[in-house]
Amino acid sequence: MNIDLISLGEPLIEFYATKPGHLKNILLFERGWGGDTSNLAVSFARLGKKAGYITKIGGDDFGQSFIDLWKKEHIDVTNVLVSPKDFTGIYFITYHNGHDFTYYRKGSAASKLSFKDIDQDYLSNAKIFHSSGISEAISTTCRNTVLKTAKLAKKKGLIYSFDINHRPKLWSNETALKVITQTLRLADIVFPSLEDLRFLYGDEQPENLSRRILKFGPQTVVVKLGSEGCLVTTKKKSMKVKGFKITSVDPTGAGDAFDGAFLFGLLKGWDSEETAIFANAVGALTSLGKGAVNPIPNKKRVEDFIGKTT
Ligand code: KDG
Repeated sequence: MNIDLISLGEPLIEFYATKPGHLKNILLFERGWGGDTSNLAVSFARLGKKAGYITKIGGDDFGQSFIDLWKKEHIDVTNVLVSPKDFTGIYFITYHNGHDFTYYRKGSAASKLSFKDIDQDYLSNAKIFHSSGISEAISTTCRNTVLKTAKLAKKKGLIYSFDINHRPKLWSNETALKVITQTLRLADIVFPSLEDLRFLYGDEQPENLSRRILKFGPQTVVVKLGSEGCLVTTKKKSMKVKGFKITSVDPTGAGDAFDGAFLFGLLKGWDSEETAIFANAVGALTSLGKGAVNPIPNKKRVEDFIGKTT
């Protein structure tokens, strides 16, 4: 089977508040799907390339709901494992001064994904392997799985894409710093947010912070700047590509969808500027609706949006 990108991590069932306010006061939620690495796979697949997902889900209805989603999105699920005794994690999104996540995921099926579960041949025909800081933060087992699978993917000649996606709620700063640095030594393309960079290295210009990451070995660093667009830095140059003016409803998943679109452009052989404009548009469109997955656009929607706004 020809798969362009394989993503590994934790899918989380999402409940987003129907009104602004704190979790304790919200009575009504709508259900969606989340989990950064799954969101990325959906974005990549909706744009028209083949994605596969590696994870472990619980033997519950929420796990089944993910299988249904991925199949509908034409994402390969042959390496999605089901652990009948375990559960699929969930999270709530509330909106007060931005968006806030509350997780119920400790001990989830995905956190038990071990390197022994990985079908090593599955990686053989893919072009990109992707994972994130969240996949490394959820447990030591999953962290080791990410690192070992990344090493294997690199040996097999895949591009290793890494989104730092630092979530302070999931691990200590000390462990995060150590593990993220270790991962940067393996990655080929890195997707940090400005907050991720500042967590790692303090308050410097994004370009200088990106150059610090390049020193570990990656060829490209793409800093996601939200409505400001993105900054693409390689050893040769640094280029800021401005974002689209929109009124964001909910930025959940926008960064993941951006990554999927950037990797899509990379495989299409587009130059960095075209790729960045396209990815900025996907990020902007994903912010126009609530929840991570529903607002992710297909290619036609992105092209229409770029056509109308440029
Ligand atoms: O980027 C959006 C994700 O953060 C969201 O879907 C939930 O994966 C998630 C997490 O662990 O925060």
